Amino acid sequence: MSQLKALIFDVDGTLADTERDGHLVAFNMAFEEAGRDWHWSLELYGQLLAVTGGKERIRYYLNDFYSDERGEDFSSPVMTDAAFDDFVAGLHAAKTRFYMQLMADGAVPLRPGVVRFFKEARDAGLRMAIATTTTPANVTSLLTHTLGAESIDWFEVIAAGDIVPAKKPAPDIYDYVLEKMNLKADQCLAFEDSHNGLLSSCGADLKTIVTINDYTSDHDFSDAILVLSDLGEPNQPMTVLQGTCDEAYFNLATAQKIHQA
Ligand code: XBP
Ligand code: MG
Repeated sequence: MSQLKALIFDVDGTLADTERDGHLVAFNMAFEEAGRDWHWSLELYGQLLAVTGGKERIRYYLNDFYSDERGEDFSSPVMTDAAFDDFVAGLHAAKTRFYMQLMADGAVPLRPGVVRFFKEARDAGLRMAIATTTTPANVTSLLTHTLGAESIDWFEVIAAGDIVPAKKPAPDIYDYVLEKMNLKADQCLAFEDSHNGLLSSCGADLKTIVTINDYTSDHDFSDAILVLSDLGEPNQPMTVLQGTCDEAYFNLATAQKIHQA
């Protein structure tokens, strides 16, 4: 078995509860600014999360939910395909602007154990990377406003958004990171929070640790090596939901053990 060399992190839902407190809020702000009377509820957003990527999610809503709610199609016959693409891109650009403002306002903290574990990994000289479907600017704004601008350099590769054509659950984003880092899957561990994320990391043959959240607690994580409530802190123990781990919080020794198992 190879030595553990690198940790690859998903962002949304894994590092922070950005879906509920960041993306959903920003989507609704963008709809309002555009004069649309759409308001995605917490519950509807849970269904829309079946599709990753913000532009893809808007399309999914308009194609699969809007007509059921309103009894009419959104775009046809009023918009050409090109006009529809532009419309979605415009809404999404506004959503990204609102999201970045929310991050700058400190709306979303990092989840328990994340800062501690980053520090431990860095001190031990482990390489770190990010594999996410969200827009690159969203990643840098979350990191900058939670850990400081210098934290962007902690990650050797930040693979995000449209950098690969097929978003999660396709494995492409993890394959991209492995190629950029010149590493094999068995030299790394991945950290995810959702079924789509796990399909993606496992599709790239990565052993994966899942930390759940309110949107993903009922997902199928049978392919995960370990499923936790969160990474935990010495004074805030995690709950182990699947797999074996005797520690109160997820630390580097646990990571090494899991990697070797
Ligand atoms: C995260 C996503 C993202 C965000 C929206 O999935 O699906 O698309 O919800 O971000 P994962 P953008 O955590 O599995 O990577 O609007 O910037 O696309
Ligand atoms: Mg995620």
